[in-house]
Amino acid sequence: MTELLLKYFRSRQQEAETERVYDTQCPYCSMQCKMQLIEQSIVSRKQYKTIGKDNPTSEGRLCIKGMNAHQHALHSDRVTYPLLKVNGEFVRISWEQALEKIRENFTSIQAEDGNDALAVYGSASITNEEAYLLGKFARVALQTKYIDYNGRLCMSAAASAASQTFGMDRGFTNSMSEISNVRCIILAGTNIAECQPTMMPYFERAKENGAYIIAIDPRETATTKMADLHLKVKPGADAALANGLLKVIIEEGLVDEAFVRERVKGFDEVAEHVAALDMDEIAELTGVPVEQIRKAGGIFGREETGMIFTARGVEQQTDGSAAVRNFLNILLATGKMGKPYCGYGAVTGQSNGQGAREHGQKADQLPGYRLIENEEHRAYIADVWGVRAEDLPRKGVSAYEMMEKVHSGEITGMLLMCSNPIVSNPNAHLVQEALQKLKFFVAVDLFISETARLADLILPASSYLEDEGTMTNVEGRVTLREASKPCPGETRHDWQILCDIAKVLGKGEYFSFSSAEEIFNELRIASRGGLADYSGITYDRLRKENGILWPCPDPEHPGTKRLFEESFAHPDGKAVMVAVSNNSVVPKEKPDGEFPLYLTTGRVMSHYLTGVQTRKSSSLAARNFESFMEIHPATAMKYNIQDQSLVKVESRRGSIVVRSQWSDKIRQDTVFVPFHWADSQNVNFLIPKDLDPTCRMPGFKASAVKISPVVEAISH
Ligand SMILES: Nc1nc2c(c(=O)[nH]1)N[C@H]1C(S)=C(S)[C@@H](COP(=O)(O)OP(=O)(O)OC[C@H]3O[C@@H](n4cnc5c(=O)[nH]c(N)nc54)[C@H](O)[C@@H]3O)O[C@H]1N2
Ligand SMILES: Nc1nc2c(c(=O)[nH]1)N[C@H]1C(S)=C(S)[C@@H](COP(=O)(O)OP(=O)(O)OC[C@H]3O[C@@H](n4cnc5c(=O)[nH]c(N)nc54)[C@H](O)[C@@H]3O)O[C@H]1N2
Ligand code: SF4
Ligand SMILES: [Mo]
Repeated sequence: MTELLLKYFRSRQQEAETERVYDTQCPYCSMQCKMQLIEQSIVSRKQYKTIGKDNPTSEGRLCIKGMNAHQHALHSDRVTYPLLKVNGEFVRISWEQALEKIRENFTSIQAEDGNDALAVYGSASITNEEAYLLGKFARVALQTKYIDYNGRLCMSAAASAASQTFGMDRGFTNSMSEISNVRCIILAGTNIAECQPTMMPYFERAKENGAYIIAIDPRETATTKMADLHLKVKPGADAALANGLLKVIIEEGLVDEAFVRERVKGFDEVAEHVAALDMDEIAELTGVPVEQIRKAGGIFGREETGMIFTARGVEQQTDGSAAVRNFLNILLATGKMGKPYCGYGAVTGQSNGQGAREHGQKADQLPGYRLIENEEHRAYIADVWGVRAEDLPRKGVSAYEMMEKVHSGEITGMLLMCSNPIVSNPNAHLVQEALQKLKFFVAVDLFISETARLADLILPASSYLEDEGTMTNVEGRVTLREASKPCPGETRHDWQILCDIAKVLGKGEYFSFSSAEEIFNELRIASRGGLADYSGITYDRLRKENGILWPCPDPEHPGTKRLFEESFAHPDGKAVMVAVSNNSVVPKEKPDGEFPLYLTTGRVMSHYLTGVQTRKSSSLAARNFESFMEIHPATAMKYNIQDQSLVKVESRRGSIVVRSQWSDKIRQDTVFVPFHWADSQNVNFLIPKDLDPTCRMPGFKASAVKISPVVEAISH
């Protein structure tokens, strides 16, 4: 064999053995499971596998979404260079051309229609650094008051309830490890088994340790199956159900008098309010029998320790914030706060659902949970940013309300980063119409999503494999997502894109960052002294300590595992209870003669949000390739709907067609449709525009529909 051939075979062999390991965190839910993508090159073919990496939250576990996440990130449909719409078709342009287009259009829109004519729509699936920078970008580079983000549709009710009740909002008041030792757990409107699967072992351990679990959900799910008692509530009736539980707790003398006296305000008003309520009426409103309410309230009140978890089932309602407050009333009345194995958990949704709600991309917010209408807060942040406080815009409006302003012509340009609003917003017809009216619409995405299709310009963003930065997980633990895979094609990090745009707009001096860590170091200063204080956290510490729970106000501070041990975050140190009405102030649709069934919406294990990412993953798409409607067989027969047949679901806003799925696990008066599919299966075409007056959360979880079989035409 010649030397040359030997060399050839040796190099082939080496190629076959090449293995690269990329550290990262799953791009999907708030568990932020740490993982490694292993890339093996075998001859000229690459193969990939994902493995979990040990860490204090997910303990090395992954679910099927995490294991298959690379399938979308490596998909050939990734947008890898800027795309400009020319005569209805997207054509490739250079970054220089793209940035010049943005400069031209943003400048002319603001000259013609005013600074506030440009809106920014952000996301909780971007890093803390990017969420922080997006808020700064809107206020400093564009000087617009219109910025909000997809977390409005997700975390706003729980966030506002916790802020009002405790004076501060960190989703979990305790670290996750405490769950395994709690005696009684209420899981209200949360499907952890499908939505945060790697959290399940904490509850399973609690059960092994003898915990009593109460689930509140109109459907039996993989989560409710774990429960000892399942209250199959009518959609939208959680506030009333919590009143029932409170009534039992007070009537049976299960109130922690000392705790209430020393640490709580407003108990007497609540006690008086629930005393006047009628238990039979609550049973009627909620669809939960009185005995079950008594049993649940009694057990929760009597057990020595207890935690309540809420998620979108309770929160995505036009009284979502009040309903959550009523569950917090239960914790306060029973003194189950600020102690070991006692506390609240708003089960955060998106990867950075926690961190992205703290640092200023919300309409009324500045970094560190500061408020844009508070003069001291404005002055502090203006100083950090090197601008004048009077030049900072005032507060804007919520995500869906921005869409209404686009529709009415008040907003004429938009930068959208990491969201797909025509599939995720309520009243989706209006949103679709609105976005088509924009004079200039830029979407920053990994793919040409249903919304990006409507854009004038698409900018290609890097993914979780490529984009380093911090993510604050469901516990409130700040984690460092390492990401070292080179950006494919011409994709850029979201933070780089913001810096690039700021530069062409003449604001480069405020955005001269060359790494995520540099942005984080500015965020640390901006958050110093705020409620969400990250100032003691550094990248170095995050690497060494495997994440830190905020607040962490100085470099020696270990982070805060359990909140409110000594006092709550209101100035007087007390938590505030408030009487909550059985009925929403903004009336919810209820089934009637014309629209006789409740529609509720949500998720399945294998898909994520609007499905743009998971529908690209062959392994995940194979599990559920189309939308469906879960319906009780008795209801199905009443409306002549066969199992696995096409059915038209119609509300006052519009109609969609999905496949029926018979299931005796759901209430007979309710159907469930997931929202992971678009176009003719976009369930948000059916959802009303009404918002919770406190936090502006839409009512995704309770509306009224009628259903009818779709008779497929038989051609002869
Ligand atoms: N597989 C998967 N996991 C995800 C996501 C995903 O899209 N797919 N998304 C992530 C995000 S962003 C979020 S916000 C979370 C969401 O996590 P969850 O809030 O747990 O998920 P949902 O399915 O929206 O709703 C939870 C449950 O509420 C129930 N429900 C419906 N109406 C009501 C009601 O009126 N009252 C009560 N008590 N319950 C009701 C539903 O039947 C459902 O089982 O999940 C995160 N994880
Ligand atoms: N009916 C109904 N509607 C709902 C809900 C419900 O329960 N029922 N839930 C609501 C909730 S809780 C949420 S959180 C919202 C979510 O709603 P959306 O924010 O609209 O959902 P996503 O599918 O996450 O959209 C993210 C987009 O960003 C892209 N992307 C992913 N990663 C990156 C990145 O790193 N950078 C950039 N630039 N782009 C990226 C994806 O390709 C995708 O197009 O939906 C809400 N809508
Ligand atoms: S989807 Fe959530 S639970 Fe599953 S691997 Fe990703 S972060 Fe973990
Ligand atoms: Mo969410």
